Amino acid sequence: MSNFLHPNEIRHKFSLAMSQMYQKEVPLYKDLMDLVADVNEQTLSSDVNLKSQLAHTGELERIDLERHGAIRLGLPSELATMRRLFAVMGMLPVGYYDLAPAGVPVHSTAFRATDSKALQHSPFRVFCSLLRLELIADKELRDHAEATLKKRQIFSEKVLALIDKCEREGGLDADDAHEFVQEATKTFQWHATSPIAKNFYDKLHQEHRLIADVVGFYGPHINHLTPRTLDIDAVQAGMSARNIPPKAIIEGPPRRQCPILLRQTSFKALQEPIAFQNADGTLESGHHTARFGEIEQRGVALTPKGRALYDALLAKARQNLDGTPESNPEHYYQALSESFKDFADDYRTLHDEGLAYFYYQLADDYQDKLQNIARANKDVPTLIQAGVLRLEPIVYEDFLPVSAAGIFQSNLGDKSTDDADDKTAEQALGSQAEFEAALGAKVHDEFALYQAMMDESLQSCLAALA
Ligand code: OOG
Ligand code: NI
Repeated sequence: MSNFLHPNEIRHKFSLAMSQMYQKEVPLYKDLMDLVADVNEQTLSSDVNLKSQLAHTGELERIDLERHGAIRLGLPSELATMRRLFAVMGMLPVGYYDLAPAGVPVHSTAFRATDSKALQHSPFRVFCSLLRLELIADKELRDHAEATLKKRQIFSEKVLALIDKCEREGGLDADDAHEFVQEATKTFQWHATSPIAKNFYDKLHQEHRLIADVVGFYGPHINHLTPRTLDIDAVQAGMSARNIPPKAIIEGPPRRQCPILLRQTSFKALQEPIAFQNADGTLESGHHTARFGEIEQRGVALTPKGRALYDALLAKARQNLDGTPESNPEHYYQALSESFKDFADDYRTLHDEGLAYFYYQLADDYQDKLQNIARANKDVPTLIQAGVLRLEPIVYEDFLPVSAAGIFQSNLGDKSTDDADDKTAEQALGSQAEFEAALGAKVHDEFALYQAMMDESLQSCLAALA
């Protein structure tokens, strides 16, 4: 018998510690949490169907805990160790996101729990990006950036020792887990002092603001934490009312009866004072813009077929615009609603057409309903039609590259996204194989994970009916 603390519980403690740290570091995040809590309470009291749906899927209890964060790493070796750190908490890399086509010189994955039970215990996820130094054209600057990154150690000795111990012994006991959480959290804290000189920072910033955000710091500060709301339009409206300046548009699908995937908005990053260290040892003051707040509303996870339809309809809405979505939000939302008329908006159709993933559950009165069907006729469509099985949407746990690019761009500063100095990554193609080599593992396929959740729920219903 081991007395290891369960990874789910370590993840839960880590999520709370990160939230506490970020509330202290960025007080606006606390304002946002309060706003989201108000909106969620109102939404739940006015929408009984949503409330029972969330109760059935186990999300009702997790909603106030739910959040994701994001970090940006500089070196493949940092990514490899980060994977081991997250593994202690049962967070595995899921999905590959290539941001280069959108002009952001990174590629990414998301670390998260992968099965229903673990997700219900703590759904904390971290969007983790790796800088692609090879996209810096100027060789001298690239070499200087790489040499600078190689000098930093983003993990404390204690956390490295605890990762080793966990791998060696198969887990951490409560004391070790407590120390692990403290030490892991340090990796993501903010530093008001930069290890580099101001003129080097300026050069990196000129190349791409994101490169300066990584190379200019001692560690991968968490750049946002995102609570989950049940009504993002209400939050977007409420932000202005509370003097939290929102980004121009909500990313993702339009507002619908049956929410799909992920809708996101954010508030602009803060400009924060930094002390740079010049070569002669003197400090020089400057500032840096990176940390922001974000809110998300999550809907049902889509199958590959549903996702292809989503991508096509989103592209169609964007193609027909005169300017950028941000230049005319009303016009953009209209184009989006128009385009998404071709995406069924009731759960039954989404299920029957194989567009989205669902849990199968036995209805509360399934015994009565069973009487109405012939013994021989217990195939799944009949069981659903007769009301023996009920369908509940499996919530999307992942991210969207087009949305993520919009979030990145809106928070790298106030300059427009088509600035010449942000072209670094535009022509490049991502390489999942390279990313996985750095990670030291393959990323999990999100579709396979959702399919497994769906299949498992059906198997347990059928077993109960047998
Ligand atoms: C990550 C941006 C992506 C999301 O929610 O899509 C993201 C970053 O800014 O580092 O967090
Ligand atoms: Ni985010």
